[in-house]
Amino acid sequence: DVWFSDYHKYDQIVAWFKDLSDKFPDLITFIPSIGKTYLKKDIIGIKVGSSVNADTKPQFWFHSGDHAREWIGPATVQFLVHNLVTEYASNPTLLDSTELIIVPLMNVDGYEHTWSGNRLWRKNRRPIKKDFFGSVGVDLNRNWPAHWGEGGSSSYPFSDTYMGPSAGSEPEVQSLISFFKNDNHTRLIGAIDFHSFSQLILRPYGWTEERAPDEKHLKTAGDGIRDAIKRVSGKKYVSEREIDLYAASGTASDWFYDEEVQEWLPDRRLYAYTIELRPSADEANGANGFILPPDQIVPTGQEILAAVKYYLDYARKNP
Ligand code: 0X9
Ligand code: ZN
Repeated sequence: DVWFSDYHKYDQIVAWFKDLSDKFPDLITFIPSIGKTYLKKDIIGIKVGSSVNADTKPQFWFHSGDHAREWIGPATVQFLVHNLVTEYASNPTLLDSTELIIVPLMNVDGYEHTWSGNRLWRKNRRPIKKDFFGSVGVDLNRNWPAHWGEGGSSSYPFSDTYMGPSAGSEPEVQSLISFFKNDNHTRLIGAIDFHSFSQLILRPYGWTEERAPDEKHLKTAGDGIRDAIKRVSGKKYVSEREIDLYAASGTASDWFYDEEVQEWLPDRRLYAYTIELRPSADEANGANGFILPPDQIVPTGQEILAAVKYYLDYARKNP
């Protein structure tokens, strides 16, 4: 598919999802706006699943593009959706047994900026005027109201890991949270936030050394994801706890795991991960790892498609 031979701008991605949902109206619900960014751009949402068991089947949340420069994230999510719906005719099991709730590109403003201004921009594009004139942007993976500001994030607005002025201060974070909360998500059993790079399968917690209640299952599934990838492409991903990589607070995966879902649904296991896609740290050596050549989109997509299939299956069978 020629679409996956290159990266695309925001407008094209929106049109592509709209088009795909027109082609597969029974499998995709296209949500033109789950909320707006600081620059008043629509953040789109996608729901994927067949009408079979529509009211009873387990749900999974995927989002990507928190960090503007990590282009392979949204591209991989596009590859996943495309393959899941085109494979449905020959293999209906997956979309008959699960529903996916997806935000493919969270940080629209930042993403646009990486196409027109600075390819290596990470944060959103909201100016931070108070006392820090000239500073722009909050790290959207430090702003979630999950132990916000409790380490591994910066209170200095010029920092690339700036946490923002308060928990959940950013319109993009608010949009995802309200989409999630307003929507019926009572059957949620997993959430993945796709980033790059370094090839890591990261599980909670990210802010504390405390062992997650579901550590045993989270580790088994994380290791299984790693092995599924290896079988497809031979690529080595590392499965580990987020805190063992480095501490970070206010991250999306901790929010899904702890603050919200575990609190609402205390008896439910929640398979929450941050996945760092290609390249590996070794391969990035010398080059910038955030600039992944477009011929890597398809192979990355293929290994992650296999990983996601394994993951959905494991989570469904070990609720
Ligand atoms: O720092 C991040 O937000 C993620 N890495 S990235 O290079 N894509 O920015 C990883 C967050 C993982 N969580 C913790 N290490 N706590
Ligand atoms: Zn990232």
